[in-house]
Amino acid sequence: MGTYLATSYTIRDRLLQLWNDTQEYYKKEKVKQVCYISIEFLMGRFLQNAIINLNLEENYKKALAGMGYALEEIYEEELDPALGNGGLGRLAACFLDTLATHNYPAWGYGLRYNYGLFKQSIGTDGEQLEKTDIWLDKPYPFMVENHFIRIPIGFCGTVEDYVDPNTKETKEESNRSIWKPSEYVIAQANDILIPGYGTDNTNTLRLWSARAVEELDFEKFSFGDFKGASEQRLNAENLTNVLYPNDNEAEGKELRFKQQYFLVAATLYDIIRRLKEQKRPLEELPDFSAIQLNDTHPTLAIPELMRILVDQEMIEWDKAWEITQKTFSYTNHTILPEALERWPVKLITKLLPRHMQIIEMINWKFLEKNSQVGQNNKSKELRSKLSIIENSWDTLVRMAWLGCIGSHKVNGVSPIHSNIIKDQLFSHFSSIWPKKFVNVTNGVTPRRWLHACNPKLSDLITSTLESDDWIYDLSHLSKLREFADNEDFQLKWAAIKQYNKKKLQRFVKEQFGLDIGVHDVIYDVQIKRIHEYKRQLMNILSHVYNYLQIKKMTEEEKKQLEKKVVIIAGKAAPGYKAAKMIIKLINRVSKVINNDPEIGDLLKVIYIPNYSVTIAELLIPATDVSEHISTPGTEASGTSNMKFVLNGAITLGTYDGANLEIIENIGEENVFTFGIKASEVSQVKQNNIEKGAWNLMPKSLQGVLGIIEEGKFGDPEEFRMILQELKGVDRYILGNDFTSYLQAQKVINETWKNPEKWWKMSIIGCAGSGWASSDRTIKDYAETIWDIKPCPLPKIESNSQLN
Ligand code: OX2
Repeated sequence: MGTYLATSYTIRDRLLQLWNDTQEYYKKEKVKQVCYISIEFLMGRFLQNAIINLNLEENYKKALAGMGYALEEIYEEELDPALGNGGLGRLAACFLDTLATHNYPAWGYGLRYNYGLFKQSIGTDGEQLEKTDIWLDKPYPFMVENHFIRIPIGFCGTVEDYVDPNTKETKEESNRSIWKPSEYVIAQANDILIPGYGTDNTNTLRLWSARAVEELDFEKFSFGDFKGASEQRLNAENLTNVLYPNDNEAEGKELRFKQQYFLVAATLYDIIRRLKEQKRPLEELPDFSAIQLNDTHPTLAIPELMRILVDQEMIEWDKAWEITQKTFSYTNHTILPEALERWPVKLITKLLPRHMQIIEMINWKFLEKNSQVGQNNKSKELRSKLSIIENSWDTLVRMAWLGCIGSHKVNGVSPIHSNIIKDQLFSHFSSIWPKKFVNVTNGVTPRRWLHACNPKLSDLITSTLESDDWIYDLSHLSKLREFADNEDFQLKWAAIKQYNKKKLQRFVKEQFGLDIGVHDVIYDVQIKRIHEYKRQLMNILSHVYNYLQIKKMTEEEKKQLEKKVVIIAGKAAPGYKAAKMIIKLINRVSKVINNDPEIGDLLKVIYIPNYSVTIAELLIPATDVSEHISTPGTEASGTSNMKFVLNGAITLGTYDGANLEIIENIGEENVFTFGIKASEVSQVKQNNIEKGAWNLMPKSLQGVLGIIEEGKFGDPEEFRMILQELKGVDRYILGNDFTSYLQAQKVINETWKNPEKWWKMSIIGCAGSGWASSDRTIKDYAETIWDIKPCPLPKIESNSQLN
């Protein structure tokens, strides 16, 4: 730990200096900045990324080796802060890397949770166990508490009429009121400095933590009430204690709502403070900063900005609304109904009474303008479709509606997803504002997801292309195409895969005591949050089927088979019963298969617990086949699919999300596709409902379910819920896709027998991944939504001295 800390502090010192220079320069240049607000940032380890970005890896290696230390070992000592659930938070982290690398003036804003996503382990019955992730009990050198930035955030209280101090009159048409919160919590800034690759520009990720206004009630303390004396502090700190562990599912808890407001209120205060520092009027906010709302979690920023402009800055409502719409843009990341946030009006009224009034006013004005008040059914229907406020089991505020109405641009994250939101989810809005809805396809940073995690492949690419330009302009990879058939290049490419597989093999041996092969073994990997729509269940059921097939084979037939190691990793939300059952089933199946002597090394199933960014960095370079098998129309994009192709894994995928971009860019002949198209899903679902999924299910899958029900993997009662779902409605249409999934696996096995073909596909995949860089994504956002430009720090003495 000592060496790690010492090394980290030297890096932090450099970054602090560069960061100061960068911030001063941005201020001087008065450039427009982007603020990316996200309730999650899944950053991964910091040290290696910073050393690489600062181009200091060789120097550090040498210097440390001179003292008897290996830099790689020091990297391994770092913790991996889990301040996010999955793709949404990791995307935000990739964006920060790109923004700094390409010199964009940018800020990330999020929360510094005391406890990250729970630590997962697997119990003796195969079940998921959860433990608190107390990451802050170890020093984390890359985050600095900024004592100058402490902001009081109000909650609850009352709203009073605004009285003009001159005329002593209240004017209803001004829409102005005074909010008097009854509670305050302090937002404390904690800054993580974000270095770019090959540049001095260093941006900020500002994470807010909650503190009490009064740390200790001295009066209570002196009267011996020690518990009462710290009550306020404990209550306040509770606000940013935990990251809610749901991915793609809304959490209806009051504390979550308070977190969301706390995040946006502190952030807006901070942005406006910087604007005022430049002595610029609030009318200039849209030219000063673009604010991107990462999903609906930060959409309370819209009424909060309206409150600041109208109530505090005395700006007319219509002008304030214009400023607000011009400032914000909103990214939608999912169309799953359970993930679309809706908060009860009652709860908002209690916690943020003034904001509720503002939301109602926004809604009223919007409906007045865009729907007729008529009493006929059609106009009523339109009004209820358009309204931010929904009357269902309760009166609810639809946060996605608020996001659409209050932003000048709304984007989806892949072409198919953007079409779905434009034509289905938000069709009523897109017919009012056809230009508001755009697509910005996700991307991943090639620094972390190729250059750093797969150094041997990075070196091979650089030496082959005779340049490392690809690291910040990934489109250069296309030049690898001409080497796809080259025997010598293929051998080198394959050898690197072997090397990475050996690393993973050692990890599996150390962690689970399990021996797996490397040569002539297909590593088939599915790593992501466990969710029914992602269909890990289909994956494991297919291997039960394969297992049963192998059991029936003669020794001769077995010799013809390809060996496979199936790896699955991912956490389930602790309250998500079906997902937890799927984890249990995977582990039970794994136990049976891995211990069956008749199977030997033909098939192994491994579940790797406590999936994290760091584990992804180990697995992705070692993968031959990566699975992205969601039901078409459910996965907005997916981003690990991009990381895998970049590292030479071949995709086994459905026609969904960004798989479609992979297919388009590298050709369907280089992807193992299967299953139906999104447009066919509703018909299949309808058939399932009408005829019963069991009756439509292929015999192969019926057989598999039969074996589970016989108790082969333990008491079938433990899997009742997921089995019933499959036999009943089968919402994610596993039954329908099962046969073609098995067929795709057969094609994989056949292709593996032909190494020239395999490695050619693998190389073409990587060569065709230029589009998958977050550098391209950010350029799209910067040009089409944010209207911001790079602002590179000039190489002046004080900066260059450091290198
Ligand atoms: C995820 C989406 O599920 C995934 O498809 C996408 O790639 C990622 O966001 C980044 O855009 N929570 N997580 C997501 O959406 C929500 C909501």
